[in-house]
Amino acid sequence: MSVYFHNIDPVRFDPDADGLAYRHYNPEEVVMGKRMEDHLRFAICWWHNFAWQGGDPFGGQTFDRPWFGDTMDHAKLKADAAFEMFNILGAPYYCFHDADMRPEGADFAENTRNLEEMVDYLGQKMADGGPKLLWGTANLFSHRRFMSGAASNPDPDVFAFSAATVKTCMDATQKLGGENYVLWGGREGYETLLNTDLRRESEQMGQFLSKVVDYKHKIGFKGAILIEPKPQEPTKHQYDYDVATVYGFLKKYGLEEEVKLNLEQGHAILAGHSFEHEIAMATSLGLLGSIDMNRNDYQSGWDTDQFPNNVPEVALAYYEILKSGGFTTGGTNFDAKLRRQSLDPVDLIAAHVGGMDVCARGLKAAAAMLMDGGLENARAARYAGWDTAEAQAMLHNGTLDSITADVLAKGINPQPRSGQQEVLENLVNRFV
Ligand code: XLS
Ligand code: NI
Ligand code: NI
Repeated sequence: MSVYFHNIDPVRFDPDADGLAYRHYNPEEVVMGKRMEDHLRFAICWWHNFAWQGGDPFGGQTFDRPWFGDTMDHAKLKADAAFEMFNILGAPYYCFHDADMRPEGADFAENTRNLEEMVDYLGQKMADGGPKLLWGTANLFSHRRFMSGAASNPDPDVFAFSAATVKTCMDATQKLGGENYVLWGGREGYETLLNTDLRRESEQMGQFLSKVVDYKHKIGFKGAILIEPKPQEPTKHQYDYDVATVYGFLKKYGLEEEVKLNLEQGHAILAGHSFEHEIAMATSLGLLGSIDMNRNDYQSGWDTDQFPNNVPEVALAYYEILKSGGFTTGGTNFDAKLRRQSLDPVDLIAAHVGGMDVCARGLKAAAAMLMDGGLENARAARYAGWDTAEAQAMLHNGTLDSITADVLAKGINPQPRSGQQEVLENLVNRFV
């Protein structure tokens, strides 16, 4: 029986359909030896779709959903609607924060009871053939107790409350068979340096993450622990700024083999990078875990979490992912929300159908570019000089003295060569 999405049929692949249909996302289509569904591993997020009420800094709720409310009955109705939507979309995965799916309790113990009851409820729905869990996470940023951070809080009680909450969320993720556990440090940062001790806060975050990794091993969680970088918003400055910054942090605490990254397109843009830059940086460091495929508005300068709709951008992102061998535990999560005027149930469905189609087109374009080989051949040719034994010997064994002697003896006099940017851009344009 339908609880919310009345009269909306399951969405199918049908390029010639009139109404709602996938025109590019065909889960069964084999791309570079793998089904499209297994490449993309789409996930639907709980929070923006079912918990967010349509507010913005200047106005409150615009959406009218029957499950808005603070009781367990509301939370279960919300879960019923969520699974109805997952089934209409045929999505293979979903993601949640604790606070999206359980009502807020009076204290930690009540939060935990509410969460456990909801985990059992979701477990039954998943057993009935619903989607799997791509990742779970703890919301350590909405409640006022977290206003000065979670692990990085000046108050050790908040550190303790946060650590205990993460434990319950890791337990929930494991119980639901989650394939990853995410940490996004929404308020791990500062508003003003005038009241902030950077050294202490970094140490607290390092110890916190080490405890998370220890607990993962203790409970035998098979999934990956992922950090989600973001440079700012809600705090003025967030510590997990971007891929390179997080890598430095992981190295400092010896966690670079234990933790990978969940990269979000909009966060890359906020950090002044392209999404493909962040993905390429992560793959070059062996840190790619999963992605949140939601974009920002390029003019407004904040995290607008819109559904992807730019195929060339998405294609370059998947190009880097495919080149590195594709996802293992990770996938493509839509951490995206409707615009607040999009009130209707069908808007939620259309948003995801569009986003999934854009990703499918991007994936196919990326695969075509890789199989064509033009970009990789050009890249290899550009660095070919480094493939000689002589160049490698200089790189690894040369000293400034020996190199200088060589430059003089061989009369080395470098001749600049074209970087061919326009030629390569034209090549990409053939596929997108
Ligand atoms: C917010 C983040 C958040 C994480 C999960 O900007 O993207 O939604 O993905 O906590
Ligand atoms: Ni975000
Ligand atoms: Ni995100």
